[in-house]
Amino acid sequence: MSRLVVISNRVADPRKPAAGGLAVALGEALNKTGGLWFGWSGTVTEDGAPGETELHMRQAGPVTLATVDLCREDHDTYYHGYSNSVLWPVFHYRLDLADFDASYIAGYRRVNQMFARKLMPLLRDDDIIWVHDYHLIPLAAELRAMGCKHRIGFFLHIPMPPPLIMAAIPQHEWLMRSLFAYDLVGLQSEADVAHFTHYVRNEGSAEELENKRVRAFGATVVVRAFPIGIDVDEFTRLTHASDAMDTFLGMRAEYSRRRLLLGIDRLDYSKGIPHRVRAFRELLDRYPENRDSATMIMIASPSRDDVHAYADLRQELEGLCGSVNGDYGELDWMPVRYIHRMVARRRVPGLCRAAAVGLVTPLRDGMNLVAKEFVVAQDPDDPGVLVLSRFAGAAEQLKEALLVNPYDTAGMASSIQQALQMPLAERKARHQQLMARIREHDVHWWRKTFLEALEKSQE
Ligand code: GDG
Repeated sequence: MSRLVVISNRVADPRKPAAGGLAVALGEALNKTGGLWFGWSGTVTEDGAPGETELHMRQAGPVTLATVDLCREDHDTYYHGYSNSVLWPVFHYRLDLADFDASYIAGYRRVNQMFARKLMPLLRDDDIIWVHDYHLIPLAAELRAMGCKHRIGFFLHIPMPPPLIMAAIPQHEWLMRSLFAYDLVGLQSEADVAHFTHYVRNEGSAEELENKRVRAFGATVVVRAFPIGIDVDEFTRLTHASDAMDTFLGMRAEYSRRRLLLGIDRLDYSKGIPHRVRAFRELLDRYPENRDSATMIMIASPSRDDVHAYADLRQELEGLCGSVNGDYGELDWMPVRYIHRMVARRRVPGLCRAAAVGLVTPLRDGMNLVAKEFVVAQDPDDPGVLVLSRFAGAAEQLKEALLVNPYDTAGMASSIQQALQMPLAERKARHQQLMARIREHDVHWWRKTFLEALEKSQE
């Protein structure tokens, strides 16, 4: 069996439950093969030189964790700059929020080159390499330039934008060409695959070959959708563990005469959080029977606080929540409870289970795992209803959710009302179908199918 080498911006110890489902899923394959996980340590050093850094190696059971620090300049240009102020906004269709500062690209290339340089000596002949996400698009091209002949797969966790949006990035052709240094490119949804194919057909005169192969820029790559899932068994266990159950019972007791609506996200402009508050306000306005009853809990955990767009979002949200509470609140009822803190993972399923409605309303999202977690946490005999944006990758799979357009405030309010009034039989039927699909395509399925496709990609 080939050794698995995973490369991602951040590295997590797969033995720690706080690492999350992805780390656990990758950890399983890494454990089996005595694998290597390589990435940034999370540490920013004030004194290092750009592109220069030391490698730290440590063992986590059979898995080797290899990390590098970043100096301040590399961090600011590669991570905050090109990754999070160019690629993240543009890939989420937010050209208005992109900052095309010309200095960022040099840092992005420099860190990808440094990753390749540090990784090369650690590779063994039969390794199979899996690179994750938008921070590392050119990594395979850098490795190839250093003579790496291994099978290399890439998985993009965020959406692939349509060609004309992609074209706003000054280096768009270089980025897309870089993807052809991989053997396999995995995307979240069929819509993403269509955008990729459309781009390379227009800009790279691509030829579509058999078995999902695409030939362009003088190279061939396999491109397929691998919708990421969650670890259903682990999340079910977490749901029935005492912390989640205590949270569930506590919430049920506190809100015994009220209906709970729940949103959990990183505070990110892609998640459509202000749009959700506007729809909730519209709900209270148009369907007054929900006043003094419906309560929306919004957990927006802090994320990338030092990027400007995020500070603006935080301010907008605080204003919106304050005005709903000011206009509709009663002495004993606060319509919106907004929490800008991370909630412990072991409590998340309890919160989900206590909610009558789960609100997952991104303006654009690669997949969105909260949607799947919400469904899995429900009591099958009395499940809550998932209201899901049609712009989340998850909407391609989760057709039995109430699909909404977050830009349509009135439409979303009426879907939330429909969710609050949905009869038990319909809730159960929808939940059952959603569960079956989420279970069939869980994170283990995702990992297995991707790695099998990568094994076969050079045949
Ligand atoms: C990217 C893509 C794609 C959130 N708040 C808290 C908390 N969370 C957890 C959720 C969930 C995870 O964070 C978020 O996952 P998402 O998938 O929703 O979103 P991104 O972080 O944007 O992830 C996305 C994903 O990659 C995987 O490919 O689905 O489209 O954008 O697990 O539960 N967890 C805790 N406290 C919080 O306050 N403990």
